[in-house]
Amino acid sequence: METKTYAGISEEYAKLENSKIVLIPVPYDGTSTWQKGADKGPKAFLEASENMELYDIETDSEVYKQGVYLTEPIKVNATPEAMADAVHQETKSYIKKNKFVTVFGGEHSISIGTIRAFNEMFPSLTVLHIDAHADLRKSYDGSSCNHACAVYEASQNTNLIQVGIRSMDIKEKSVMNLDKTYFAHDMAIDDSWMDSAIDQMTDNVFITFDLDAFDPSILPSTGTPEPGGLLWYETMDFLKQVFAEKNVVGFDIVELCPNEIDKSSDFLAAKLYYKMLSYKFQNDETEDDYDNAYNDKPLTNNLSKFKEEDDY
Ligand SMILES: [Mn+2]
Repeated sequence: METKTYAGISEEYAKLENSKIVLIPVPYDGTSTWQKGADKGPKAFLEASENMELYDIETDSEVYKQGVYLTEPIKVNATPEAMADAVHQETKSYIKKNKFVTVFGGEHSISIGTIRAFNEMFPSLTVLHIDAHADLRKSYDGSSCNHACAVYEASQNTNLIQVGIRSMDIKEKSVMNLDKTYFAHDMAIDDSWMDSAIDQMTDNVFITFDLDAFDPSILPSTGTPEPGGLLWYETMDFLKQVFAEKNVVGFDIVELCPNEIDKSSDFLAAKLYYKMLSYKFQNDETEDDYDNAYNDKPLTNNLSKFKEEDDY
């Protein structure tokens, strides 16, 4: 990868020891079914980031000064299972270093690995899944690590909340928790979904953001665009509230499928990433150490922790 530091920031803010934030690029596109090209997502995202102004007006902050360490990309040219495993291990190693870990894909199957890592390290994890697609298939194309299965595991062992959904297979209904699913056609006519979704979250929240959640009018460069998606300001409004009210422990952004002609999607992805960091750290002094407060004792019984009816 040509980019040496995230967004071209100076070495002072890009060294691991000075950084609260770690960014792991995962250029993987092993299982996508329609348009290929999500493996080029991280490069396009990093190029757009280099051309972005780094002062955030809304939060009156320069979040890059918290330090952003860009890792080597995870390149596993193998099965989706091997990729999920590599992402899992890498993500976990940086959580253990007390970093705020972010991952940029690649297609959505990589999130199986990131979610696994966060679920092991943080108790009572909510996974906030923002996507056009339900991604709840137990297996697809002979693999349980296909992009169509991205949050099946999370549906079984985390508090999964799905937002923006407008495409799914009828079979996924048997897995879906309708009380914790916010469909795009309902969201379009009633904005009470934001408060309702936040009310159902536990304190520790991991966000997995599939860019096809956005409307194709503002983000066309994605593998499977679906009409009727989220617009920019409502998305920012929602994210801002989630970051303000919950302990967001990390996030990933997936499914940027760039093309040579239209760069606006790459810029949107770059801006989304930076906005999420700005919301996370807007009240932090740059000198403070980040404390991600992960659970260093092994979480026993993790698989069953959401089996019973929980009150939040
Ligand atoms: Mn999707």
